[in-house]
Amino acid sequence: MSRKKSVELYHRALEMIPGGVNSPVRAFKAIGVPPIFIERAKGSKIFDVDGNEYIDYVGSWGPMILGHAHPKVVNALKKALSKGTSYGAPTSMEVEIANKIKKAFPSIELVRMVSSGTEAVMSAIRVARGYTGRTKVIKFEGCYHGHVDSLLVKAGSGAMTFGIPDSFGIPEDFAKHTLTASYNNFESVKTLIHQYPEQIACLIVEPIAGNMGVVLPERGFLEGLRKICDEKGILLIFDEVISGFRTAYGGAQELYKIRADMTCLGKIIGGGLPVGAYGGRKSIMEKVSPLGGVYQAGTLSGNPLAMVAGITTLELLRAKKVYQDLEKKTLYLTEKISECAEERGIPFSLNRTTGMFTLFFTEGPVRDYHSAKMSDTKRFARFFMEMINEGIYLPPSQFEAWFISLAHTQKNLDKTIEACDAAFRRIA
Ligand code: KE4
Repeated sequence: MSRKKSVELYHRALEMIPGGVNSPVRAFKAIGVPPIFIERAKGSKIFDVDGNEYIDYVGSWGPMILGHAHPKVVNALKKALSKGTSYGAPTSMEVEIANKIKKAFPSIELVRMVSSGTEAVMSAIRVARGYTGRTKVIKFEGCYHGHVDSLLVKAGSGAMTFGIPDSFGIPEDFAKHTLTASYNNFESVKTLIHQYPEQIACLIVEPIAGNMGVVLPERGFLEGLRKICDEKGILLIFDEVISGFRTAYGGAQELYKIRADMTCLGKIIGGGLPVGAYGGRKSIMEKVSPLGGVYQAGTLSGNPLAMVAGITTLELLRAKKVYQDLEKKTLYLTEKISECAEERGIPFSLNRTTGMFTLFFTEGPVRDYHSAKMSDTKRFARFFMEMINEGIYLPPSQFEAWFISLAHTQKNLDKTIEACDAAFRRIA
């Protein structure tokens, strides 16, 4: 499998783009080889510039739940394109997608569209501070909420992959307002709230964590956060940029029956185009300009093409049995992979939820940042390369999620299982 053109492109890219990529985790740094440059994608497959074909479990890091280039999404975009690409003025499509989001998330009474998950989170934090008049924010070690200055503290995803959970360039003045608790450790939250009475504006959490690899909330954890936030006047922000419309149409809030005060969304709601959204109770969101004094704006917010791709995607996700189908695929794949790993004597643990999972190269259980960090990242890197050579494209980091789409066929899953077995044999 030659990857000559990818390597050539990578060396050219290095002269023009930091690390040759426009988002760090794409650089394959954790793997130690040049990244693969993609030419096109269709359904469950991606094709690189050297013509190699892969079954794709990155799915653009979550948005491509329908699979790549779904004909209905492509046709809707073609039609929209002929009407122009951006107006900088309100459109009916923004009303339509807002309505869909409100119906899926009853905790959202007003929602604002933005152009990335980072923008959604940054804005939600600002609104929480404006609404409560308080400054401190609680986040969890290993959770990643985009490259928001104040949240790049003990962050997950790429920051965790490169071992720099605390980014340079964040003034101490910012970082000191960010308090970090441990995921699934309710006592660590109580301690912080006790230490900073009446000072905490919000607590932001990935209700199903995806950025230390997949880590699920243990029984009572989310309920405990909801209760203590109610008691202490702290806004509970669910960052559902990954889980929204992924684990269920109504995300983690539907699965765990817990209402957030504010919700951040992204990825799937744009159908692969740049998008983010934040919303919540009316009394909170009325603080947002032009209604209230919390300013937030964006040239391409609610961009017509992103709205059309998002609306078409959400409509297709309303089809019958979509999430049962996704759950069935996830269960089948993860059970078979686990069987292979056991037979090959590979120390592993696997965390999953509908449509996403992580295979950790550690005995586990993986329930927080520290247990995730016990993973053998060198063995993961070898496993990743074996899978690439078998035509399977995984997230190039131990601390990310594998994403399954509705386009992954039984044949794709069986090929993936065979590839895993062969890879386990070679890295055992
Ligand atoms: P964006 O700004 O990348 O659209 O969204 C930031 C974000 C916010 N919240 C959660 C829970 C997220 O997972 C993300 C971004 N996810 C990463 C992958 N884990 C994006 C991939 C990348 O950084 O290239």
